[in-house]
Amino acid sequence: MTDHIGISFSTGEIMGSSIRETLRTIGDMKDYYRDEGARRNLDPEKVVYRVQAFMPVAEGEQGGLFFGTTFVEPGVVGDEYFMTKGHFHGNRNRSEYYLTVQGAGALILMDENRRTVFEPMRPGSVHYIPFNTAHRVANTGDSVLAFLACWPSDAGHDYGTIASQGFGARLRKIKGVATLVEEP
Ligand code: PAN
Ligand code: ZN
Repeated sequence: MTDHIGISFSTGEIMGSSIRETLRTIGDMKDYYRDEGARRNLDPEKVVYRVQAFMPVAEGEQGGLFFGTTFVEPGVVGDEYFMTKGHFHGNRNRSEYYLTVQGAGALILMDENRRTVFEPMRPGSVHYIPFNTAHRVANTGDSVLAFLACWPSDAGHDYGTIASQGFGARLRKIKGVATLVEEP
């Protein structure tokens, strides 16, 4: 039998002894933002996001499902919102669901031709991330953005493609408005 876990529908926090937590700080986000100088001027220990994950089978095993919550803090680096690193799944033909619990944000999606779009995230919004699609979340609000995710245990994470090539566009705060700006 799997362990018992529970979730708060108001915060997205998952409770259970087998939940794994990962923190990503400003120091972990080197070269992810357009304005690397602005990132370097921030406290490297400052948390950008935290991920809780429930992984009842081994990572990479076929047939299982993982479940987790990501909490993205509010803030900007230069004019770019605090965001997740973003990735393609290592197995490109694996999809995922995101469900927003609290806060306001944007799910940025990029297909294999670098065509980049975003979907607004607000409490209750459900997002289907198709296969072959890179995904990243930006917090466009003033409070914590929390969303649940459910993905196959053999999806895997390809961070390298995004780390080296980025997305086709960046979500920037321009005159106070979240604006998707194509990258050269
Ligand atoms: C999510 C993400 C989580 C953190 O659980 O892993 O939001 O984003 P990064 O992995 O891009 O740092 C997911 O998409 N899993 O597949
Ligand atoms: Zn994913």
